[in-house]
Amino acid sequence: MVNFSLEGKVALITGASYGIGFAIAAAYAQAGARIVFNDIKQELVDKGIEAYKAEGIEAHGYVCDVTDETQVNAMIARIEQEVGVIDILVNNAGIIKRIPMHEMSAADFRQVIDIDLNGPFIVSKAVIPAMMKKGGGKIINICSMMSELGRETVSAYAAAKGGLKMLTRNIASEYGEYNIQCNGIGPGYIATPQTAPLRERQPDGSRHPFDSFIVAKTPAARWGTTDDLTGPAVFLASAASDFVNGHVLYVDGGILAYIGKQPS
Ligand code: NAP
Ligand code: GCO
Repeated sequence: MVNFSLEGKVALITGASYGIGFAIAAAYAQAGARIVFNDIKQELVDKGIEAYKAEGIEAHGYVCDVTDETQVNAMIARIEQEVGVIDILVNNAGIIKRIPMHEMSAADFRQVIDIDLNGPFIVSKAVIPAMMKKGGGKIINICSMMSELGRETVSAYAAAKGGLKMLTRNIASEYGEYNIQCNGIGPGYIATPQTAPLRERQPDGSRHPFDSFIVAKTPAARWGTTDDLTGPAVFLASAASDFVNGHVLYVDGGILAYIGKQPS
């Protein structure tokens, strides 16, 4: 019997007050997990707790910046005391800055790398020792199309997400013998606050050019929704994927397989 249950597991999803992280956490709760999440602002943690409550989920929320190792270590210690040892970690927290590279400051570049790549390193490093002691665990890194492809204005993000793909493979390599599986999810273009600027209606009411571009580049001919990611996320967090390690599962409607629709 294939086991997709997360019953009795403790799952930490970073940056999960809303967006992709929230949807994954809600799916994990539905599969039986106890939900822990963090955000950098108390007001967002509070809003997140209310949003989870509205879904019937008693989530544990913590204020923590994933780039701050002291804050992360303190949060993990509190979680282990107040909720339990973390069985499943989803490194979801992330930002993007869309700036042409030749105009991007080193500070902006560094901030994206810090949150999107150093953050997953810091949080994974904090949870792995207890996973090793417990006899195993699951780490899931939220990668991106930009783990494989580049495009204008997203140099820092692509560098970070490409690095996150290789960090995923290295954690899988270094900790597989401790029954820790580390995999990635590579969402396609998903309708969340992060991509809202790419979908805004134009002044004349027409679709944003990028919106039309993505629909033409996607065999599914639509943007993804956060619900599209929940099944793959539950699979990678469950015993059903115990022999899947170092893999990035692209949930992109087929973008990476497709040259794109010929312009009419
Ligand atoms: P989002 O709506 O912008 O949410 C990002 C979350 O991360 C927010 O809750 C944000 O909190 C939190 N966060 C940012 N910096 C943080 C930090 N230093 N410490 C802790 N939390 C932090 O993004 P999303 O669309 O849900 O994306 C979630 C993940 O999926 C990101 O890693 C993104 O790169 C990735 N992704 C998104 C898409 C897409 O199309 N949407 C596709 C592929 C991959 P604040 O609100 O307080 O900043
Ligand atoms: C962009 C988008 C993408 C998506 C996602 C695609 O500006 O190109 O924000 O980067 O967020 O990462 O997988």
